Amino acid sequence: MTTPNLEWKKTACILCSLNCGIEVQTGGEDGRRIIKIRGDDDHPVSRGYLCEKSQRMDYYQNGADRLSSPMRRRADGSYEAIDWDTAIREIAQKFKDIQTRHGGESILYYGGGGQGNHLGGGYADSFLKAVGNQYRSNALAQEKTGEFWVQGKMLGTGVHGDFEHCEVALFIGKNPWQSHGFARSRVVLRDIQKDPKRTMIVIDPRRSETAAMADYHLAIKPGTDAWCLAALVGIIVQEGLVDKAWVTQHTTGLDAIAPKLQLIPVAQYAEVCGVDEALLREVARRIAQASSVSVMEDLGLQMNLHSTLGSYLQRLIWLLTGHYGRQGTSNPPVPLLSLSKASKGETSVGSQQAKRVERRSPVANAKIIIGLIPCNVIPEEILTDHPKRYRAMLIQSGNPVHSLADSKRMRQALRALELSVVVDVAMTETAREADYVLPASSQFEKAEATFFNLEFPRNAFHLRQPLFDPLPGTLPEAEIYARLVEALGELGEKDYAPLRRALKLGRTAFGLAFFMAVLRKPKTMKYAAVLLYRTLGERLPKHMASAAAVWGIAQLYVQGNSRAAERAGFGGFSLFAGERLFNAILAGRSGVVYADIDYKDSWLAVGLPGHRINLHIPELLPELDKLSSGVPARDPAYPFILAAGERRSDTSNTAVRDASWHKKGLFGTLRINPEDAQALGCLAGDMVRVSTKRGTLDAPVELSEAMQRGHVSLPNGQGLDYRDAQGNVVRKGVPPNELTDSADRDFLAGTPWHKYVPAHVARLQA
Ligand SMILES: Nc1nc2c(c(=O)[nH]1)N[C@H]1C(S)=C(S)[C@@H](COP(=O)(O)OP(=O)(O)OC[C@H]3O[C@@H](n4cnc5c(=O)[nH]c(N)nc54)[C@H](O)[C@@H]3O)O[C@H]1N2
Ligand SMILES: Nc1nc2c(c(=O)[nH]1)N[C@H]1C(S)=C(S)[C@@H](COP(=O)(O)OP(=O)(O)OC[C@H]3O[C@@H](n4cnc5c(=O)[nH]c(N)nc54)[C@H](O)[C@@H]3O)O[C@H]1N2
Ligand code: SF4
Ligand SMILES: [Mo]
Repeated sequence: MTTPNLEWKKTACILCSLNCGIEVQTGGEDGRRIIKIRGDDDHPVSRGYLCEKSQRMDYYQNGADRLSSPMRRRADGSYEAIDWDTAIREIAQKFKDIQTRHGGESILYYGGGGQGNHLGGGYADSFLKAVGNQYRSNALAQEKTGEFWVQGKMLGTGVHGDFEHCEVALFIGKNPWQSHGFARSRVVLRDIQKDPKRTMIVIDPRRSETAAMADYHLAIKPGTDAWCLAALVGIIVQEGLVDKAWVTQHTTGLDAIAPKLQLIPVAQYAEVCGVDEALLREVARRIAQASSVSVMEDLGLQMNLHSTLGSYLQRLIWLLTGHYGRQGTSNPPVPLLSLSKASKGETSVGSQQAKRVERRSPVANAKIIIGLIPCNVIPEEILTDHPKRYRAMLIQSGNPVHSLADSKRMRQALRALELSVVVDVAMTETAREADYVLPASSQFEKAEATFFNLEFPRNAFHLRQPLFDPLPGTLPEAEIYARLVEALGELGEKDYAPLRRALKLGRTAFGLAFFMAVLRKPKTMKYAAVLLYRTLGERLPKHMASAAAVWGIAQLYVQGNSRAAERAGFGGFSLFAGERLFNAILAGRSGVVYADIDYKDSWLAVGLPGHRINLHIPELLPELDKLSSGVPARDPAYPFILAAGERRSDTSNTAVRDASWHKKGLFGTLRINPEDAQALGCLAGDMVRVSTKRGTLDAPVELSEAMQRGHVSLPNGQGLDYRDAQGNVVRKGVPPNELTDSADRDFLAGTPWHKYVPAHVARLQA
């Protein structure tokens, strides 16, 4: 056994969108293990914070089912290892062939990155453009697209709450103690809890860890957020709690909606959601009287009935009471690269001219939001004889067979394609349905980063340096896509040579040459990521070549955000400012503050006429009206409401496939109210069978006073078929999407109702 490397190396935790800065020691027999982990005090956002999940990093890095060779599926469903040249040649040829026969619009791209890795997606973009890809989807289109759409209509920009400074924090279907979602979540929650002048409000049917800390827990009946939120809005309008001066100065549209809001039957809606009317009134007044309010909605609302309407109503609460654009309220962070632009494939230099994808999906005619088709329509866009169906899929860093609604149908859909290619680090549930599987180097074996940069007023970006050499047989995504683009004959030495020559003269000359090429040759824009990788990337430090695209992103950022960049120290002529920012990003092991914003800029960022917030969304008013008919009737065969996919201490999507870190106690439990358990004749740990209209799973029960009667929950991201070192398939926990139905989705955004799955639960006889 070699001695551990006692040097602390900086990187980040990859298990949730916060990407807390961490320091690790590596070692083990081959020097490739992550042995010790601690928070990085120098990280500008996390400042030393981390949670217990970060300790699982080695189970990701050294999973036994990591891939180390390209794999090709045989007719019998088994896989054979093939060499990289064969894989690249066949895959490029097959995509090209499908493009020729059915057009680029028959190729669907899914994924691009997970909670810790977004750089690879930028390179995929070059290949996708080379094969004429038009349709994309990723996990955002099963959670956040409704919210994005509403935000676009009301604010014309993305915003994020300031929980560190707010007087009142409101969480709707969000359990930040477990799921995080803003920097240093647990520290911030404890601070709010301790301060008698500050107030925490949680809307959640379950007494979640966060709800248990709150001053007000509105324990609504599952699926009734819209009634609760409508009642709060009704109270604000009807009790005269609207901040009239602020609303007049900063917003439009109140006149159009006020008559409806005046008529909201508060008492009736309080009853529908099961919360005492007096308590709702107290909460609405507390919000109206506060000097600052920050609000966060998440999956409890977004993966539920009325999710888009709920996103709208919750915004009315804080906008009618004037909580925007100050410290402690919501503000629009300046992104280094906007995730919604990235989703549309507008990541590369010159993206302004990028062709806009169509607004509707070709088969299901579903609304495309931020360039993404709703995840829930993917199977019906494939399992059809419609001439415009998708024939091929490229899937990168996503596990849709496990993570999207109705796993059975997703498996069928993948097998129905003419071609499916998965780029992943592990042999996932999705990889096992694909024609080709390409092994990516892990996030600790290449430069990586995410664009989940949500800080305000000072925003930071963290480019991580690799901890290890790539696992033999693997390649970083940048190299995979460069080879694919080259195999198509789209790029080659003659494209690289002039840029490489300029680079010899220095990066300024390179920058000028690059931007000249953008003007002269359209394909420079199209393939910017790969061009940068093959030229600038070769001159970057060891294993940092994948960071080349960040140069282009930094350049675009300073051009588009000169004031925020200048205040962060990256001012002056943009080419030089972009250079300095890129150098700072390369050198900054813990992350770099790239934007420093003034609160008054929050108003300039409102991307609607006159920088005024819009309160009127006509498309959603009929939905508001429909609330008067009450909660939809339920099938008595399914007496429980199952929240399928709860965030717990033992979940982290499917990034950690090896669950052997979990040593003690039950895993993958169905949480149930003790009285319900008793009625089923169950004791803690007894096995129950959970059935829905789509499937059946068996799980042990966990008695939980936090659950209401009639409400049960299962964790997210478990039940993976992990192949251990001996080659045995081990499944721990249950895969929740064996129980969900892709037809159960929002009328507008198509987001799933995973938190509202009617279910039957029965005790299994031992
Ligand atoms: N530990 C851990 N953390 C994670 C992740 C993980 O896998 N594990 N995943 C990350 C990702 S990808 C995301 S998107 C976030 C999600 O973060 P959250 O949305 O906070 O996570 P959930 O636990 O899925 O759902 C939040 C809450 O919704 C509640 N809920 C259920 N039904 C309803 C309802 O009808 N109305 C309301 N108002 N609430 C309801 C649940 O009781 C739960 O407490 O977490 C991130 N963080
Ligand atoms: N029923 C139900 N379903 C849910 C949810 C729920 O609450 N309930 N939550 C949903 C939510 S909010 C989300 S965000 C999704 C998440 O689901 P997905 O979007 O599928 O994300 P992950 O499970 O994190 O999968 C990430 C994949 O990336 C791979 N990977 C890791 N590192 C790399 C790398 O460097 N390169 C490449 N190429 N691959 C890599 C991992 O092995 C893994 O297969 O799940 C959703 N599914
Ligand atoms: S799981 Fe999220 S909050 Fe926890 S250490 Fe990792 S990045 Fe930070
Ligand atoms: Mo998510």
